[in-house]
Amino acid sequence: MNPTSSEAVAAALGRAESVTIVSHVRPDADTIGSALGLGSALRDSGKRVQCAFPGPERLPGPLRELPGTDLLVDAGSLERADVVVAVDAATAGRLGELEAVLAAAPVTICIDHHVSNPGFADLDLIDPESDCTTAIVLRVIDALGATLTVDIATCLYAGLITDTGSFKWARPASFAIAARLTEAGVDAARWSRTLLDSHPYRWLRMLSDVLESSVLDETACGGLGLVYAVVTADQMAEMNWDEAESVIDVVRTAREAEVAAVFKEVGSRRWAVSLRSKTVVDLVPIARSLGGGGHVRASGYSDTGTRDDVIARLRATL
Ligand SMILES: [Mn+2]
Repeated sequence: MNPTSSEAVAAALGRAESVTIVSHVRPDADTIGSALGLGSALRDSGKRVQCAFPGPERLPGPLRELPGTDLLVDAGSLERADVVVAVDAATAGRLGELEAVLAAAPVTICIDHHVSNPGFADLDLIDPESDCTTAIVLRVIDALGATLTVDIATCLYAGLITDTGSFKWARPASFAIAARLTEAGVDAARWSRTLLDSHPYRWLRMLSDVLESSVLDETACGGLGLVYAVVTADQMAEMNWDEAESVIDVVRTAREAEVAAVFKEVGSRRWAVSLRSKTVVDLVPIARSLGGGGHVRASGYSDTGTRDDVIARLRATL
């Protein structure tokens, strides 16, 4: 890794006439908020800006309401840019087909907060002490001398509230940033509701089915306990893929288990797995050994095989 400062990143962006910002697969509010917030600030200062995220999953409905989505273009129709910035991606592989866009760029920048990120760009602005990537983007925007408009603040706030679980595990710096963003005019109640507290009714029925078949094993993980649940593709029929992302937030509340897992069937014999721990288990080495990464208390990875295969593989790793 080549550690860098927000000032160095701002200087590289300041020299560029065109900038492309790329988000990670299965895009969430932090990666899209980072892209649209930084993209809007750069566009306001006269740069040509394009943002994109890789497929196959579509943009979650709530994120389509964020300001600045007009910056988004199809992954396949990106123009060549002077600088390509990856946001909230712990590895270049998390950029899916857009990894090639990064590889072909004259100058690359990585802005991220995952402790597992080894650095993969010319300039790596990685801060694992930051609760979200949008908070690091705010530092870059300040270093650029750009104005914090309500639209930019809204995009940054989206990443802040989702990655801190509505400030449940927020560090002190995040409260100061929240004050600044809401003073800039963010409608905090609206965005909490839109991004965290709103589902189609059939989500409740899906959750009921999923919890019914959940498993608690208090002997797993050296006696610390494991709770897990499986979300099948059938259960997700007629719902957007992102409606499965919040299931882990219910499953992990089981008091008897230190570790929680949700196995999401994303294709034929293909799974996306979310992991959470409460107080002692470091999930980063576990997720890494399974090909993923993330944070100490929240990580994830992808796996292939039958439902029983992927469950057994995790259990053997714990
Ligand atoms: Mn993030």
